[in-house]
Amino acid sequence: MTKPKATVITLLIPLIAISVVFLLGYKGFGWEKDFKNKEIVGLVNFFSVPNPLKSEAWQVFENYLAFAKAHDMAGIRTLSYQISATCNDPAKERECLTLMDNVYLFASDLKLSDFTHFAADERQIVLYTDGPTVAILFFTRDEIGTPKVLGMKFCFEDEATAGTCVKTDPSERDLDGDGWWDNVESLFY
Ligand SMILES: [Ca+2]
Repeated sequence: MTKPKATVITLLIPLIAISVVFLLGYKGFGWEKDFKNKEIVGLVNFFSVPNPLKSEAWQVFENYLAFAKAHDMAGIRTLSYQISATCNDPAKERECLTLMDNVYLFASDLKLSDFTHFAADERQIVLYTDGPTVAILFFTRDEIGTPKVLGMKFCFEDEATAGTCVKTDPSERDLDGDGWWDNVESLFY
């Protein structure tokens, strides 16, 4: 029997699947914000996360979202592993701005405390949530280990596909042995 595959939807600056909005059911995809509460949650996260690399990656992601919200492409470039063809094309500035807005819209309600799973080595970092809607953040690491945003995915698991959205187990995460975990390199252009 073949193992059922979990549904994967990729949300990147390069590729935004608008239809995911209707599928997600992920809590809090509205715009309502309570900055005070967010600040408190941020503080709690800061003190309860013992993993400095996880915190560093999350900080990079938060800065990335702030740049996306501000339409600061130069800022996004400094934090990204790669830039989409759309955002590299001056003639497509409007489309690029829409991509930024969508990234912010989809990601701004995610919290560090949602990302209960973490895996990393010297080349990549993956943070992901519990299912059934698994949010996954992918980062690469530069020469000195600094996280660079690679992409974000939402993946849907049911009972039959639980645990199949992300492969971070050392025995199965890099089947072609090139040093990039296969879930990570699938996001490269
Ligand atoms: Ca690989």
